[in-house]
Amino acid sequence: MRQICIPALIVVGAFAAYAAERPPSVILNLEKSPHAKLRNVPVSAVKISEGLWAERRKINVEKSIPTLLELLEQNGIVDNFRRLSGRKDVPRRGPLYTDSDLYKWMEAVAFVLQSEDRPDLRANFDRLTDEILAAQEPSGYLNTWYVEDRKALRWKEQERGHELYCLGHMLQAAIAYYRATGNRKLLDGGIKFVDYLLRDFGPDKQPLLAGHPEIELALVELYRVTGNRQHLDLAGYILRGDGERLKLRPQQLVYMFSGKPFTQRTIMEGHAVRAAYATSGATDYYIETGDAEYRRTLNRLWNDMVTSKMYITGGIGSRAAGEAFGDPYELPNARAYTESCAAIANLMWNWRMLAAAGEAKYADVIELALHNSINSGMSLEGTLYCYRNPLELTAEAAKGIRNPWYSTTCCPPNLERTFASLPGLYYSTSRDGLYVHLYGPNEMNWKLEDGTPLKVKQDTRYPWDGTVDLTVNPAAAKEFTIHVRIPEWAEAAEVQVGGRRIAGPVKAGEYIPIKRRWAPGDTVRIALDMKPRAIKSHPRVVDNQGRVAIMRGPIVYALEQHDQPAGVDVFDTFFKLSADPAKDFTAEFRKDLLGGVVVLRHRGLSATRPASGLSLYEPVQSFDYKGGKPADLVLIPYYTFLNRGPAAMQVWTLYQK
Ligand code: FUB
Ligand code: ZN
Repeated sequence: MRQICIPALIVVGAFAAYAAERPPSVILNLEKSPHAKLRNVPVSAVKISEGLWAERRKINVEKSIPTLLELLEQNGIVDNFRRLSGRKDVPRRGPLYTDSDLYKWMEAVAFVLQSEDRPDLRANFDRLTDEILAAQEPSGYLNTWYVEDRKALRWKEQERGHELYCLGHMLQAAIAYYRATGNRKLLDGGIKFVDYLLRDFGPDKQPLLAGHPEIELALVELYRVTGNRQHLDLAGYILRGDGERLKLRPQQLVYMFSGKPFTQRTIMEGHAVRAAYATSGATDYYIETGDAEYRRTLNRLWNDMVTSKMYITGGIGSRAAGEAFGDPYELPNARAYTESCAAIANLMWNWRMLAAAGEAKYADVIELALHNSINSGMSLEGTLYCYRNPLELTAEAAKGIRNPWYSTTCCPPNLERTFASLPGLYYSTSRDGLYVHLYGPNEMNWKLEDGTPLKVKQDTRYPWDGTVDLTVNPAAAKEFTIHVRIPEWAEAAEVQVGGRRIAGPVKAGEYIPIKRRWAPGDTVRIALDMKPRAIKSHPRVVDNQGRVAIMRGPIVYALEQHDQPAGVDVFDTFFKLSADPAKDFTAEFRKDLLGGVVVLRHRGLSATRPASGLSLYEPVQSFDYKGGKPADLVLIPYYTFLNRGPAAMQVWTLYQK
């Protein structure tokens, strides 16, 4: 009897300890994760007070978040809950996953509250929590689609049902709010639903399948809140895949990126958001379990994606059919699907890989996706969103790209929660010190893992300027390491401490460890070469043959018709490149343009054609289409496209030497 009771008490005790202290307001709580190399710094510990991201985040809180709630109300998404609790007698509206859109909006609010207290937003969150929980069934089940006539279909169409997907988003919102405020009302509702699953589903019970992955990462984060191993094990069970018992076809398993053992995956395929949410959840699972087979699979999948399936903007998922990954090098520009949610999923996955491995290549993808394919997703004034983020548009096609609302409105709240949680991505702690991942004006006020209080301030105009000045303020002088990231794009970089260059190599695509006794007020300067770069792509990306894209720092540039001289058609322009393309482009900060951006000026060429025009097909001897007339071209950051009315735009541009 005694032998049985003691371990049981220990488990309960450990459990209570986990739950008793409210964890910091981090994106991922990796404090106790055995296989995390890096640990998150709270969103609340980093203040972004000026610069590009301060502006984007301000608009997010002041415009995007309030207007999206109005639209969620107008489109009946909250009423879908009210009708179940009897508070409104209205028909259900929207597709079967709309609950998740409200949850994602609430998660955005919760992350805002991690940065600043906003009683209005808190009141909205609490009010919505009441509406939601009033619709929860006594069993714990909660979903506004599988009710009434459709009740009999619960768990019967898991490959498309989104029941677990919605629960996953509910849990994420609830966890973020609990961390922001200590209020666990929504969290308890989510746990009640998870308890229902644990009762009825699993290897020896009914099969459970993530038709749209998302639940996996939410369950692992729930485990990090509760310490309840069952939550982690349920994620593991779902990742192992129970598609056979559900008799799903192989093609369905590919599309969903789930239902067969995760570790049997070799390529990124199928629906891009599903795939990258699955890899995110699998990385979380690895971080808790250290399962080497997961790590191998994740590395293989990551290599497959970044070497042949990722756009230069960090966007993923090139095919409209199935919102899916294409074949290797299938990266069309005008037809690029590149859903905003997919770029966000890419960031989420890389954030987890970075925590697991501490390697700069993951931070490079985060920076790239964030500044380009994610940043483009929300208009500069904050109320129009891209579902697709193409890299080329005719003026006609441009008309449908930015909208305030989509019947499938997954992207807007996803963008809002990403912008709101952004401060949590700048730094991590490690056993030996601090990692600096992202650059931009901000102040961190946190602590090292041994508890030493530490403040770090970044003074910089990044991403418009490559000089970043860090001021390091530990509570008292102390030896530790600061790992500063040198982005892979930096063709030249220098790091100085206290005005003196550090010894040793400063390599691009790596963290440079600076180990010393840091004293209050110590300074570090990171100087990154921001010269414009002309980038070519693999020859098998057929759309890009004979073309280059221009980047400066992490920013991808585009030609938009608005900025070009009269009579010069974007699609008929050529860059004129010398042996040193950096010298062919002049950077100029334009305070008045597009919220304040660096534009690139280039003396390029506008096409000449044969007098008779250019036929569709032409013998090579007579084919005469090349840049002829000089044209003063202006390139804008890609993420700002389509903020001045519909216009043609392209990233990949023809060039002549
Ligand atoms: O299925 C839910 C969401 O809708 C997906 O994540 C998006 O790709 C869109 O299909
Ligand atoms: Zn989306």
